[in-house]
Amino acid sequence: MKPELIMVGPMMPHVMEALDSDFTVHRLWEVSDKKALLDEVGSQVRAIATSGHLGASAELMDALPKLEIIGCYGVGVDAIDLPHAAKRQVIVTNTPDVLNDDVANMAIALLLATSREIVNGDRYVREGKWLKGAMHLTRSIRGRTLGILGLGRIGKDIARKAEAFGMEIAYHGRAKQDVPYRYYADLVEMAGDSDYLVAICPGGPATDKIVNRAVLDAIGPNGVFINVARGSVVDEPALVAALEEGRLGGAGLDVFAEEPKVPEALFKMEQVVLQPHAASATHETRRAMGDLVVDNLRAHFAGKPALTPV
Ligand code: NAP
Ligand code: 8YV
Repeated sequence: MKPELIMVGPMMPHVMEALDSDFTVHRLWEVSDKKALLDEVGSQVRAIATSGHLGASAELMDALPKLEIIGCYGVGVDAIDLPHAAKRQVIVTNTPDVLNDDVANMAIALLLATSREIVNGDRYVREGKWLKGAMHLTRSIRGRTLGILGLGRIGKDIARKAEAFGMEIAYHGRAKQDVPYRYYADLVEMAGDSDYLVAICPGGPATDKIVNRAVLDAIGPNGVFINVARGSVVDEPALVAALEEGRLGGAGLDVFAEEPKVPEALFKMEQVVLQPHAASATHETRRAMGDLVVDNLRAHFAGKPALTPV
């Protein structure tokens, strides 16, 4: 008998095939009456496969009395009710490390895209403006300070890459680490000393709107805020206002408070570069993330420890 599994949303074809071969998969997104499906099969379901943005609520977990494990396709687990999973003694797995390189690359791409105005330059050429004269000069990043909010697995990769571009690295987190970068216990203070501030900490209640007006004002009119963490870590209306009023110089944003909705005011801003939560979205990384979701679930049901429990 294959274990029964609820898949909350679609995943890459190779993940769906692998899960179909080892589990009886119930595709929650395909049914209009989700409650009816859960009433029908919930009592037998032992696993959930979900994504970082769809997560798993306490309500969903409680519809599955035999739930043992939740496999999350993503490293960020802020959309999963972790306290409830712990209370229910449900194992939660995520996909750390395999996405560090591509997510860090997106942070660096946004850093370069905003400082060198890559999108504006592209538009300048396409709109024929170059024929009438050269575009204005942009800013180099060498010698500038990059403040990293969340010097974890991905944050350290961003730091290494930014060092190669000649940047000075500072970081903020709850604790000082044994690294050759300057630590700030105070985020506003770090923002004041940084030309670029990149957020790459987890989402959730502890970091909710941690990048507030005071932090944005401290980054300042010549500074740039890059967010590859979660939309929840920044006070989004305060971010829009700071950009509109010129109190913040620019922003490179991969994540938003209410994805896929993005504040329309940002669409017209030339000092802003937007991405559709795509930092890990390469064929290679998404394949590796998918493999890890499957390998975690397989290990658990083979009686072995999960590979990457949260
Ligand atoms: P990680 O290794 O756990 O690192 C997280 C870092 O954040 C740690 O250095 C931690 O340092 C810091 N941190 C945690 N809570 C904090 C708080 N309350 N205040 C300040 N700093 C705090 O995680 P990771 O693998 O690098 O991933 C980080 C996050 O990036 C994920 O959780 C996810 O939300 C986001 N992400 C986004 C994308 C995307 O597509 N845009 C892709 C992957 C990941 P301390 O413990 O010292 O505080
Ligand atoms: C994914 C992410 O896009 O890993 C994360 O935390 O945000 C991204 O890699 C997301 O989890 C897919 O839903």
